[in-house]
Amino acid sequence: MPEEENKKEIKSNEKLIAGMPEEELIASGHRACAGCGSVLAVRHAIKAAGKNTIVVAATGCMEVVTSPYPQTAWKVPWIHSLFENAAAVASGIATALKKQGSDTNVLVLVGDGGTFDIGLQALSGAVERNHDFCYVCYDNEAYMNTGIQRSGATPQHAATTTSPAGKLIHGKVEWKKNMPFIIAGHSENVYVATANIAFPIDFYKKVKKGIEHKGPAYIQVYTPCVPGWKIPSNITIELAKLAYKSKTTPLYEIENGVLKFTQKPENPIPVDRYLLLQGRFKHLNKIEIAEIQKHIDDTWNKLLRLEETEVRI
Ligand SMILES: Cc1ncc(C[n+]2csc(CCOP(=O)(O)OP(=O)(O)O)c2C)c(N)n1
Repeated sequence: MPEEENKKEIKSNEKLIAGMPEEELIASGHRACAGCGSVLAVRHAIKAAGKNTIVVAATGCMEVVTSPYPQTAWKVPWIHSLFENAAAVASGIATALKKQGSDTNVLVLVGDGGTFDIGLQALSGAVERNHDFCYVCYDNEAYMNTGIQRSGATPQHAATTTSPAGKLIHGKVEWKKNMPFIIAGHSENVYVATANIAFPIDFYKKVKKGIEHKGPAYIQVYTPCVPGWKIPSNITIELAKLAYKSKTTPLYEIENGVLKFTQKPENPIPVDRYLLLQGRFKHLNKIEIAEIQKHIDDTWNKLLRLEETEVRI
């Protein structure tokens, strides 16, 4: 990023950060990898939710690195659920709190594998039943904790251990599942938002809104993974910015079924600038890059049309 632009961004972030609480609710002694995007998401999410919160975490990296018995990095009550039932556990807690007349928040933190695939049934039921919780999916685009297996969130053509880049197949065949829309399609009373760890203030505000929303909230935050994406540990945030600038990760909210962008890149860049910094995409040929670019442009145009027409999802 040019220095001037960088300075401007730091200045505007400083102003907003001034409104954020200083106290960290996840201790610095966790065991996440250097450069882990997901642990930053977890840190900001619990800051936004605040001390009066019960965290539900399904099995995955963020559970493993913050809770190696007999230690914990958590300064708030925290419960580990199975991989498949985090939203069901959260439903039970939210119901009990309601019965007690308690104002304690319920924050659910689950990876994309536990959200897009294996926990989808529990999440779908909980959203449909209108439970009051804020569900944050930290999306590192694969099952990372068990060694980089492809998930429903893995983008097309990305290489993982179960969608390798070889002679016969060239990474994952299918496109990424559109989870925000799947959740938005459940009910008009679900607050849905997408976020990106390169924009922590935007993410913070969305989690706060999700926590304050009466009913279910689903926030999907894009979090680069150093070993999974085969990137150097010092480019996590820069790469996340390139994802935003190349329109790979649109930032929007869906309220009452209506989609609105929260910000748009001023001068979008071609997607290869984002893709080719990552080892998981280094096998891509020109045809595949063009295919990805077309998919991104089509999706972007669809989102613009939805925003313009205010058609309910
Ligand atoms: C029912 C079940 N199947 C498989 C596993 C093994 N497992 C533990 S963590 C994990 C990966 C989790 O992936 P994701 O939800 O994307 O979170 P991440 O590891 O990327 O943080 C898997 C497959 C499990 N614990 N339970």
